[in-house]
Parts: sequence; C-alpha cells; structure tokens
Amino acid sequence: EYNIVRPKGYTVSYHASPEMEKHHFGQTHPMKPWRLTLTKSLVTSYGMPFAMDNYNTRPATYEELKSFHASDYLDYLATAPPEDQPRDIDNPEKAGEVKFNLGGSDCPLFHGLYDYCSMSAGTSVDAARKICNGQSDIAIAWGGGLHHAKRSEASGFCYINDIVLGILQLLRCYPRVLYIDIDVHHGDGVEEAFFSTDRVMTVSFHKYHPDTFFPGTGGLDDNGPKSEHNPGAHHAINVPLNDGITDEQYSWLFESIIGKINEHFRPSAIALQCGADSLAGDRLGRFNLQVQGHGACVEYCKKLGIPMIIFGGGGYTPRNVARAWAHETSIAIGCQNKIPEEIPQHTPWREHFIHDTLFPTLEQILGEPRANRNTPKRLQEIVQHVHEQLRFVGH
Ligand code: TV7
Ligand code: CA
Ligand code: ZN
Repeated sequence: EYNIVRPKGYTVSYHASPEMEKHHFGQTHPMKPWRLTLTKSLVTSYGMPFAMDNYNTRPATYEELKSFHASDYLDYLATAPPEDQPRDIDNPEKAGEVKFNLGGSDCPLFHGLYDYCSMSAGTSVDAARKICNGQSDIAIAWGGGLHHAKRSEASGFCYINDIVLGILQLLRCYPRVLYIDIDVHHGDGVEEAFFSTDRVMTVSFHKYHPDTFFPGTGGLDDNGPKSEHNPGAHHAINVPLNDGITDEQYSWLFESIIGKINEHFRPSAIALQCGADSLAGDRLGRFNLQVQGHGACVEYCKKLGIPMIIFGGGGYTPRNVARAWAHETSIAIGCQNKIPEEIPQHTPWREHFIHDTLFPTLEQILGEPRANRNTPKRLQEIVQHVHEQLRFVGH
C-alpha cells in the first residue's frame, strides 16, 4: 500500500531467525530477543519485505562456530545445564563455579542457549555469504552484532561473536574489511580478534569511563598492540565519548572519521554494527541520539557504495530499537522518503509505539534531555587524534 519496490541496481537481503526471538535471558535481564520480532513487525507493516530478499536462517554449524571459538568453550556452551535462577557473580558467596564466564547475571545459562547462539551466528554468516557471492549488496542481520564475545569467553550478554564469524567470511573474498560499531558499548571482542591483521580496521564509537561503564576499554590511545612486527598496529580506532552526545555532534564525528578512514584504508567491504542502545531513552545507554542521527550513520555508509553487512547489537528499550532498525532497513532499501512517519494502524503491538511516530522528539522520549558532557574542543581533539593515526595506514 505504500508502493515499496525493489531498489534499482542493487539487492538488499534480510536475514532473520524467528526461533531465536523466542528465547528469554530471564525476567529482569535487559536483553530481550523479542525486540527482533517487534522490529520485523514494523518492517512488515511498512511493506518493506517486498523490496528485499527475505531469508529465515539456519543455525550456524559447530564447524562454523569453530572458525573463531575454542572447542572446549563451544562444548561447554552446548552441554552446560540451564539454570533457572541466574547466579549473582557480583556476590562471591553466591557465585559458585563459573566457567568461561557462563552462568553469571550478565551471561546466564538459559534454556535453549546453544540454539539461540547458533541461530544468531547463522544470520550473520548467511549475510556474509550473500555479500561474498554477490547475491546481495546490503545484507541485514539484526539478530547478530554480539561484539563482546571472546574466543573462549562469554561477556556482556554475548556468547558467540557472530561479527567475527561474518568478517572471517568476508575476508575470503575481500582484501580489506572496515568494521564500524555504533553501539553505546566498546566493541572489544571484535577489536581484539583482529588486533594482529592490517586487513581489518575496527572503529568503535562508545561511552567511555574505565571504572563505571562496561567494558571499560576503548580509550583514545588504544589503537592496537604497537609492536614493530604487528601489521595490525594503528588498525584499531576508538572514539570515547561522554554522556548526552547529540545527533548533530555524532553525525559530524562519524562523517569526519569514517570519511577519512575510507580515504586511507580503502575498504572493500563494510561490517556495520548498529547497536540501538546509543539512542536516547535506552535502559542502559547514556546518549541523546535520535532515530534520525543513528540512521544517518547507516545512510553515510551506504553512500560509500561498498558492499555492506548491517548487524544489530545492544538496544534495551524495545520500541526504540524497533523504530531505529525499521528506519535503517528503509534506508538500506532507499525508501525512507516514501514511508509515512506515523506508525501504520495495522502494526501488531502498535500500542508499544507510544507517540505513534517513527521519529519521536527528545522531549517525547526523555521529558528532560540528559546533560551533554561532550565539549566541541574534546570532539575536535578526537578527530585530530584519529587523523594522526591514519598517517600510519595505507597509501
Ligand atoms: C551488546 N550493564 C552488551 C552490553 C553488556 C553490558 C551491564 C547490566 C545489567 C545486567 C543484568 C541486569 C543490568 C541494569 C548493565 C560489571 C557488572 C555489573 C550484573 C547486574 N541489569 C552490548 C554488560 C554490563 C542482568 N555488565 O554491548 C540480569 O543493568 O557492567 C557490567 C558488569 C557485573 C554484572 N552486574 C552488572 O549492548 C549486546 N550489565 C538485570 C538482570
Ligand atoms: Ca561502539
Ligand atoms: Zn551495547
């Protein structure tokens, strides 16, 4: 009814796993896989599936997971008995035995955990394969983006690093991959995985405070191990931010930094993690970004005209996640100016979208906006530092 048609000259694919969305981390846990169902419902009520190739993903195989993860970790992940009461590892008396950081409150052992993980990874690996074989130019995997997982360790709600698996696929057919992470948290797992290669450059924008904000890494000077023989030196870029950053500041930073990186590094593919916890009003986030500013990052990357995978990630206020990811799906298709701002009447769970619009104002979201602790001077310094790092890269 909105006349959403396939984009001319390129293909967008949408990789989902309805099974994954049914899993629960526990009553009070911030991560709600159901936000993916809410996203898909909004995407569908705007008619966007008509303009894309839609895939229901298979779970990733053990062999695929092993391309990054250690087998003893995977075996434990597959066999550890689920716990009905998540343990409180913040409290040593109640901690019990925790292996591979599995079974604490951040990374609980819930029912169906291995299926959940392999399905999330499946969406990202499938997305990467579609990019590699040229069947897709922009591949969307909102169920992926779990950037904290390590080779042998769960961390920060992430068990399997689907992004690393996806990038490893891309590296089979593209010489250089640029990883960009706009989740409010530092993309530490992806950064670390590619610390020693110059074929992947990682860039994370995040709230940074070493003592009070997870995971505490990603300072401006953390640019990868600076040993003489490490080709990956200078290929980790970090953009540490304070509370309250606005759309205007963020877009300026994003474009100055990604534009310069594109010139120097000349990526042949982009992996963009779109964590929606950087939006204003997120349960865990601290920024003042709106759906427009978040989406502007996707739009800027798309304009570079390079094959791209778009991953999900964090996002703890489901209605905001669904709005942002539906808007970003429309940007991928190029129909963002055709769809009405008003949430369609027939959208399932429409009552969740209070304010009835894709683009609520800051006042609608927050009442009182959060104080902005990012000075123009500091943002200038960050851009300056990144430009200096790039002198060591490419050309
Ligand atoms: C990608 N922040 C993941 C972001 C991972 C953040 C954390 C929580 C949290 C966990 C809960 C919960 C919570 C309200 C918030 C040092 C600790 C402090 C657990 C209570 N409520 C992504 C991970 C971060 C779990 N972890 O980037 C169950 O907040 O700060 C920490 C670590 C130890 C564990 N405790 C918190 O967005 C997907 N966790 C309620 C119930
Ligand atoms: Ca980030
Ligand atoms: Zn996050």
